[in-house]
Amino acid sequence: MKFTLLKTDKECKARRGRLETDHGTIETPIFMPVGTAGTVKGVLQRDVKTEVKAEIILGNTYHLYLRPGLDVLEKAGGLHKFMAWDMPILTDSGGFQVFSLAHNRKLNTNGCEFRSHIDGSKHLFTPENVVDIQRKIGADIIMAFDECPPGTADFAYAAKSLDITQQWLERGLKHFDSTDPKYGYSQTFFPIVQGCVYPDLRRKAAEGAAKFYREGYAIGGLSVGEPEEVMYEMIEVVEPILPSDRPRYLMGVGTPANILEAIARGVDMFDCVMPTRNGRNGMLFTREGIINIKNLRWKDDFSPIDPDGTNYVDTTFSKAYLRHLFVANEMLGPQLASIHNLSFYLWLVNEARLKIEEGTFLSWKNMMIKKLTTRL
Ligand code: PRF
Repeated sequence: MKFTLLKTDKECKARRGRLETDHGTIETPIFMPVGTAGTVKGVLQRDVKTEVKAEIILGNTYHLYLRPGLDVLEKAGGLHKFMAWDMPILTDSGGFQVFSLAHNRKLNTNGCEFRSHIDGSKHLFTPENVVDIQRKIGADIIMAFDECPPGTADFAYAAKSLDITQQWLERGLKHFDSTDPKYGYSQTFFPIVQGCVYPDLRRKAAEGAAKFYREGYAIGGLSVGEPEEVMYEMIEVVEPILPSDRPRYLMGVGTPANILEAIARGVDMFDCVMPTRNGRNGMLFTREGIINIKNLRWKDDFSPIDPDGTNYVDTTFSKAYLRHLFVANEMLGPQLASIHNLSFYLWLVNEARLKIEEGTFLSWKNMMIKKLTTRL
């Protein structure tokens, strides 16, 4: 994998870059649609490519390991072949999902024992075996195994948790470097910077990760209950420590405004369930603000879902039609809303790239944020 920094903004930390993988090139800043269980929920792979214009999607180790399981994925020749997606895939390590979904977790320095939320069966994740699992899934980008404490954790807990995450990072890296890619294309490993809301811990985490000089870095443990301003401050703390010639990925963030603020602070990659999850509930993100398509207000609004949209859904169907689908509980409603929202997120990062290239990012960002947070 190769990252090229094409331009750095003069007024803020925003960057325009290019990440090359064996499954194709990713222009940064980029948003990665979440495809937890081998599907971007409700959206055909063809549409993720041609309508959403995604360049990389995310998969989840925890879900894919439990179902369909590694034997099926290996027989299929990896997740790319199994789900018929030939562009890059990043997998989260399971760290975050084990802590939010699994039952009866027992965490120790060796790893995390847990019971499946599906059938109660018992499993163990370690920094080593989550590397093996992600190699078998066939991810282009493999994430380190980490613990993500809540944003409300006290310093003592956060410090102890970071110790474990740092030990796990060393073990994961060592294991990654002593094992080979599974399917003939290269795989890369990103450390995750934790440290909760404590600047000293964030610095320690970033320094501990930076010293390995890997091909990319993730910032985890944010957007987990702390105020937005604190999240931005934590990004500002780690940004100067992370190698500037490597991409930075802010995990699980966030709203369109969060993404623009993080780009302004030097972040290059994002993922979040918000466009799909909120879309399934009838919430649409647009350039002019946020729409709840179920509102009576849209009952006979026959204007396109998004007249400026660049996909088939936005310009073909009306707001009134989409509202009808939601009111009638038709499954096409959530599908159309998911395509719209994902396409909007990809438009937003594409626009950010253009503005960084032009040198007008900061003023554009400030103008956009006012609009994006308006409720229509
Ligand atoms: N760690 C991992 N995945 C994550 C997070 C994290 O801290 C977050 C936090 N926003 C989302 N996804 N491994």
